[in-house]
Amino acid sequence: MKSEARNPHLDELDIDFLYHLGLNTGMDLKNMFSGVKYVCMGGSADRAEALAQKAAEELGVAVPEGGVQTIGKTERFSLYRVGPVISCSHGMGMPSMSILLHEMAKLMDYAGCQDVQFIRVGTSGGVGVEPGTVIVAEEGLNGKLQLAFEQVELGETYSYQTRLDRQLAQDILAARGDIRAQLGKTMGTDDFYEGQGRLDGALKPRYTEAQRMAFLRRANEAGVRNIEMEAPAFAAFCLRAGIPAAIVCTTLLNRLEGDQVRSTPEQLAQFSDNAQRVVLRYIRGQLGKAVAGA
Ligand code: R2B
Ligand code: URA
Repeated sequence: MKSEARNPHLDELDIDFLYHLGLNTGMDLKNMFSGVKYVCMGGSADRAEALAQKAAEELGVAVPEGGVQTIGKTERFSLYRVGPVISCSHGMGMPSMSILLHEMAKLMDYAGCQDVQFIRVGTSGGVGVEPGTVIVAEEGLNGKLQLAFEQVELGETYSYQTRLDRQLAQDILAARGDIRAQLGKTMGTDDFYEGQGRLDGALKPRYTEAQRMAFLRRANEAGVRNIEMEAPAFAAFCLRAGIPAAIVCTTLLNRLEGDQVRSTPEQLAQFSDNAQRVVLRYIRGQLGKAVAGA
C-alpha cells in the first residue's frame, strides 16, 4: 500500500483485530505471511481452496498431507497461503468484499509484504461472449455504466475512480496460452437479479424484455463483456491504496441469450478453472522472471 493512503489512526491501536479474518497484530503476522506477493480472491470458499491447491501444484509448493489448510477463522472468509500466493474468498457483492479488502490490505502491511498485487479471480455473466471465456477487465464500471464507485460515508455520497492497471491486465492476458480469454470492460452491480436486468427474479420487474435487451446491447456497445458484483469497489479500493489490481473472471453464460445459469457442475468447474489457470500461469511466469533475474 502507498504510504499516503495508509490510515494514520491505526497507529493509535495497541492491537488491531482483523475481526473477519480471525487474525490480529498480537500474532506473528510477519512469520505467517512475509514473502506474499499475490493476493488472489474470489467469491466462494470452495474456489479459494481449489485455487490454493492448484497454486501449490503449479508453483511446486509443498502442502501438508490432506491438502492446503486455512489460516485464521473460516466463519466469513477462507484464507490459504501457498508460497508467494494468498487465496481467499470474499463472499458475494461489494459490501462483503470491501471488508476483506480492508483487512487484507492491513494484513499485508502488518506482515511487511511489499509490491503485492491483488487479483480478483471470479465468475460473471458474459455479454456477447461464449460461456467459459475469461475476461480480463480493462476497467470496472458500475451498474449505470459509469467509471465510478459510489459510497455513502457519514450521510454523504462520494464517488471514487475505478481505473485498473492496464499493464497488469495485458500481462495476465498474455499468459492465457490455449485458454480463451480477452480484455473487456467489467460491469459490477449491487444485485444478481434486477441489478443485472434479469427476468428470472422472484418479483415482477418494472422493465420489459425489450428494455432488458436494449440495456445489455448498450452495455456491450460500450465495451462491457461481462457483469459481476464486485468490480467497481475492487478497482476503487486498490486505486486508492496504490495496489496494482486486476479482475479476471470466467463467464458462466451469455446474457444476450438468457438469464439462467444452465451449465452442468462439470462445465462450471471447467469455466472456473479457466480463470484460475490464466492467473496461475501469469504468476508462474512472473516468478520465473524473478528467479532468472536474481
Ligand atoms: C459473481 O458471482 C456471484 C453471484 O453469483 C457474485 O459474487 C459475482 O460477482
Ligand atoms: N455472477 C454474476 O454476478 N452474474 C452472472 O450472470 C453470473 C455470475
